[in-house]
Amino acid sequence: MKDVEISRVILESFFQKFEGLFDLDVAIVGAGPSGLAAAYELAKRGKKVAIFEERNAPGGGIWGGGIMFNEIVIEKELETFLRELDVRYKSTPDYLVVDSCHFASALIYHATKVGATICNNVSVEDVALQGGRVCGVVINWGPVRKLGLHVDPITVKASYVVDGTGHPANVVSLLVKRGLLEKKTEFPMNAEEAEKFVVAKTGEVFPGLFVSGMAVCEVYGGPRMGPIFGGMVLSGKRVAQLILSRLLPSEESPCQEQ
Ligand code: 48F
Repeated sequence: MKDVEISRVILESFFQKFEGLFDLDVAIVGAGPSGLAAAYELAKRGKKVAIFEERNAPGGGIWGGGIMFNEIVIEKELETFLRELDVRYKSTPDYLVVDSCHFASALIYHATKVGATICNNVSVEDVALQGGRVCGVVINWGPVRKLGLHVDPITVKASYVVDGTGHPANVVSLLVKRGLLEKKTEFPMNAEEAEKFVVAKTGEVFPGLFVSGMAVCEVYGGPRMGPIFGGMVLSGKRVAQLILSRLLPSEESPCQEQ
């Protein structure tokens, strides 16, 4: 039967893809703009990177633009980046304006084109800790977490993990609830300050765990911002740069076999 053959090739291809993900250079949690930009920069440089995204559609908060008016604003300094991704934009005296669906799909396309894998419908429900450092993520199907099903998860090893889960900083919160880390909470809206804050504070919060995007504001008490996305992209680029400087070709994996 043709239908059975279709099922077989899907399963074989999926498991072939997933087999390559058990030992990653970088596991990124959340396929929002910062996670996608980080994945693009890391994979472009040959690193083995996967994004785990609990929703069906990657893209995070990009799609909805401002209150569902599906346009987003990006600072002019990212014009070269938009050109690199072949993204169409309009210029105003101060900003670049991009169709949100066009921008989300460009980030998804280019991150996967250079070799990053996106595991959608996969939720990170815990981190793997080894010798006082984060060494991977504990994953389950997205609907399992949403529906509260009693199904045990599995573990993926990663030399570095990025919390790109946006406003709730879900990965950092896992360490906070165990008393291993402290965090503040996001401050009220101020786009100008927030865009600078998020980039300046992007970095490692716990051995092996980095934060990018809006999770940075939640961890350090930075202001939130609306549908302006330059800070998110720059934060993703910065986290990639910081991790790349640690992932030297000669460096052995900082994590043991699990
Ligand atoms: O929120 P999100 O888009 O993250 P971001 O990169 O960008 C924030 C902006 O979209 C916007 C803003 C700035 O202009 O204020 O909000 O910081 O995307 C975060 C993604 O993480 C997923 C979630 O579904 C979303 O797509 N996510 C959250 N928790 C988990 C997760 C989890 N535990 N496991 C997997 N994915």
